[in-house]
Amino acid sequence: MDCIFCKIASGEIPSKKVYEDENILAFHDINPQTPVHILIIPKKHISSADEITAENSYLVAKIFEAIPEIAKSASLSNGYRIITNIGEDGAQTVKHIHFHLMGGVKMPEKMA
Ligand code: DGP
Repeated sequence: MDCIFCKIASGEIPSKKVYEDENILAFHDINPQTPVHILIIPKKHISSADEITAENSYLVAKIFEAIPEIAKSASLSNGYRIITNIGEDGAQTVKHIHFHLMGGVKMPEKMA
């Protein structure tokens, strides 16, 4: 499958890793939109949050279990935002589920 985040997960494409375990990987976004902009992915391919099932939802749980540690290592003690874009209207450009962890700045209250 020609998926850029699968290639990052396998190491075929390099990334600036900030966290890794057997199930998930976190790395710096190539085009950061905030001072801290980290992407967190399951290593297993899931197209988007619209493809979450009872069988694969444990991977989302694993991601959220790791988020406090990742945020702490990025010194985001004052808060942060987690975003996942889904499909065309959600402005998802990479079709491998990922969670944007964004912080280091006061976020606008308006979401869209
Ligand atoms: P989204 O619009 O939610 O699908 O965001 C995809 C993000 O992925 C976008 O912020 C840029 C980032 N990105 C795309 N290609 C690469 C890559 O090759 N390396 C890294 N580190 N980030 C990438």
